[in-house]
Amino acid sequence: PTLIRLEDYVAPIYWIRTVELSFDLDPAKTLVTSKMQIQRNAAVPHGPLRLHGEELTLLRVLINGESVSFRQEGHELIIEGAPDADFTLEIRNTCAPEKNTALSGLYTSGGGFFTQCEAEGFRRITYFLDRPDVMAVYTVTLRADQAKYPVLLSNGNLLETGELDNGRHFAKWHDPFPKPSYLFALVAADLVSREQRIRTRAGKDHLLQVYVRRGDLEKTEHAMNSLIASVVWDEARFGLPLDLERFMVVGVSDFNMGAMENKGLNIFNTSALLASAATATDADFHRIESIVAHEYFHNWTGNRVTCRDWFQLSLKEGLTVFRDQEFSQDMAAAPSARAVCRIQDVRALRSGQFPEDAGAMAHPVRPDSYVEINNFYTATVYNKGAEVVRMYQTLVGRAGFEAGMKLYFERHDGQAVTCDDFAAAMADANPGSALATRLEAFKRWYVQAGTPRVQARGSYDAETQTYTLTLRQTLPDTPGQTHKQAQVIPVAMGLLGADGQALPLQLQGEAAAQGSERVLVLEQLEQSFVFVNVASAPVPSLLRGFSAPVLLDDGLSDTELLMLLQHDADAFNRWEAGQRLALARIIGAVRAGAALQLDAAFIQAMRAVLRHAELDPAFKALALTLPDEAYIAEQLAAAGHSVDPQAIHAAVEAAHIQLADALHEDWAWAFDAHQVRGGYQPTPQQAGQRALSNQALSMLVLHATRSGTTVWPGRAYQRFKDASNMTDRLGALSALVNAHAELAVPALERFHAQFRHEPLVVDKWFALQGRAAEVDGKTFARVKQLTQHPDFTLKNPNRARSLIFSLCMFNPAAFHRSDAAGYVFWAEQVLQLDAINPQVAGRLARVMDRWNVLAQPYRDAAREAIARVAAKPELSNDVREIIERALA
Ligand code: B3K
Ligand code: ZN
Repeated sequence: PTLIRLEDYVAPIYWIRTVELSFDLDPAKTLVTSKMQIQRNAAVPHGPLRLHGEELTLLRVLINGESVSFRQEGHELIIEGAPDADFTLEIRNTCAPEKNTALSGLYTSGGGFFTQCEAEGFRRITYFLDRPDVMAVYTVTLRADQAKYPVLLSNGNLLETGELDNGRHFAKWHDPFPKPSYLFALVAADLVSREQRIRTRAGKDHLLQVYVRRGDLEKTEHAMNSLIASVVWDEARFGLPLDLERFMVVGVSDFNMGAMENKGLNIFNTSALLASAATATDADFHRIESIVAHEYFHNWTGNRVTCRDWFQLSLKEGLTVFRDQEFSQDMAAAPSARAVCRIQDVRALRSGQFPEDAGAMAHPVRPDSYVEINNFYTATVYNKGAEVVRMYQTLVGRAGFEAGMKLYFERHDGQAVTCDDFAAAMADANPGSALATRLEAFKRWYVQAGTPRVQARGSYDAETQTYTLTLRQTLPDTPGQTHKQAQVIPVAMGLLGADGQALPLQLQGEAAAQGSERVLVLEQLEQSFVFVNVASAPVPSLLRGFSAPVLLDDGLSDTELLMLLQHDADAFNRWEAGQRLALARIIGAVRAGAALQLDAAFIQAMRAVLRHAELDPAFKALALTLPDEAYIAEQLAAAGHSVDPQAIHAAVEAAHIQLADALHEDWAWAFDAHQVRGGYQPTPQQAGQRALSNQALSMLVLHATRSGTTVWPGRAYQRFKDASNMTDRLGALSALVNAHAELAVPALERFHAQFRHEPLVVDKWFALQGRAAEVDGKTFARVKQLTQHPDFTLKNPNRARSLIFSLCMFNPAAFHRSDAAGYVFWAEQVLQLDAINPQVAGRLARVMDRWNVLAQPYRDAAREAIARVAAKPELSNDVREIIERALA
């Protein structure tokens, strides 16, 4: 395996301008013919034509209709004697879709054909310059059995269809937009579609189609609505219209990730597409809306303007995640619902990206090297990348950001570009802005890995009525990177007076106060900001809305945090204050090695949130959710402590139980007061009510099973049986399962029997058990047993994730066992999966990223398990890279 480095980038020696592809589809052996118009790139020195190809059988190679000599080396087809002038290259090869369990390239699923080409799957279909800076116009002819595969789709517009001999038929597609091979797609299957015609602002008519298997049609309404909303939003917010007459979305149940933005033919994991009240939860509805939007938004940020090379992946991913986050907030509309979106995004960043940024796989938003690019579709590239884009907006303002986007498309439409090009457009559209004046320093966000730490200390001088806020940043070392330079950190902030009111903000040197919220830009290692005319000692509210992806230490006392929790004008920071109070108590107990005992002040603060007359139920549910165990672990690690997952879990569990006990009456009130009347709607309002009532129910059942009472478990079982929607049904079921209530057993059985024909619901059934709170090793034992369940298979990625990932990734207390059985299980599963699907195996391998900070005996045991995997000679590049980095 070779290390690919950004600094080695060279433009291609040849361009492929057009390609005519034809497919004779057959599961065992599909014949592919490719006819390419090729042009030498005069800008670079001459050299042989090297095409990528993997797992292919080559039948013939013709240049301008004549046979030509070539050789094959590894995964390359090399032609030395290609002409100088433009020429036609014709290639014929076969591939074996039904043997393709890696689900990259052309594969079969549920009796149909589907493709996944990003990042390097196209080379598993035919020989090609499979790199994103080679963009071609595609014409595609599909031929297949008409009865088995009545629907034949590819990118762009349908030119022609017709019947052939032997019960076969064909369809011919043409995509007018030049595109890189990773955006190619085809589908041949027995599907039906929901269709909707829309007219956009620009007055153009478009056909939107969502293709799924016959029985799933009624589950596509939400996806269609989300798609329409996305089209409308992108035009309204960024002036970006739909550029194709036809836009298709297709569902497939075997898929490596959420979805894929192929030009005009998005392919979706059914889990990110299908929803009905009976089978999907509020969280599923929300996820579907955001993924449909994400893939649609890629049409401009990714497809019309694409990446020059894969190091620039965040150019499209960070930007598109930012766009889908903004879309979700705009859809949520109400200010409190927007804050809820932001809190959820930050929670995801902290529990997924912060550990990554501190671990063995830490890499910059623009990585500088990789072995297997699929390993770099990471939380850093996606979520930290989105935070970087958000910081542009914070520095230039919303209108300035929109101007930057406009300039970016004016300059680069139809091109394959770099993150520098995006940065330049943003700065050039906003001359003199807080971004443009420090652009080079800002761009360190792309280059330096690791989560910056910001320490903030304030001091008040009553005599001069000044408040001095000193901010210091430290940049932690990460693998291969030390002695980092200061980053540009926008700190949105306000000051609160003694009674909680927002104070006017006037910095020294300013003539007058300028509002009560502003953005300080920390760009040196240490900087002080002096506020004048401050009447009394203020409480600072820093990093409002989480204005930068950093770890903040503001040194605030409990009293100050309680004040922020009650009064901060920024909803995010109100939530954050509550989390900080909880975190301090949990970390305190873990570090002292003592049992956690919640104090009355904290419990009272939580009660006040729960009973608050005005706060949104969704916000309350988040405020009453304890910090994620992975985030707690990172806090400890950042402070130089080793991580004992069992100790963390015990402290969190204790806090959980004490909140269940102490607020028992309040939870009972919350449960009753937040019942949704009327039909199911996946709106933020209804979802918030369900979130809070389900949280209340799980607290009540937990309290009851511990105190040996049966009323609440009984009510939960009743609700589980009678629920009119999946959110409440699953909420009640997980309340029983997590409390290990006796009724959990019949409830699980009943649930499986009721939904065994709904694969996405069976996934939930496995996931719930994989994530169940661990008590005496019961969860772990159950998961091992479930791997033998007739419905379990590693071949379907959703199913593998539902059980194995749930345990290894999301259930630290069940996974990190002192007898190392969790690690042994992990090693076995990684090896088994690797033989089937390296991408999914690589993802599972990442579970051990942070083995290095574990306390004993976990640390040694984890290392041994990793070494066991490393010892296997026939590992995929995907797993090998992760494992070697872990051991480095
Ligand atoms: N661009 C795809 C991800 C492809 C992952 C390949 N391993 C989905 C998305 O981000 O929209
Ligand atoms: Zn994306």
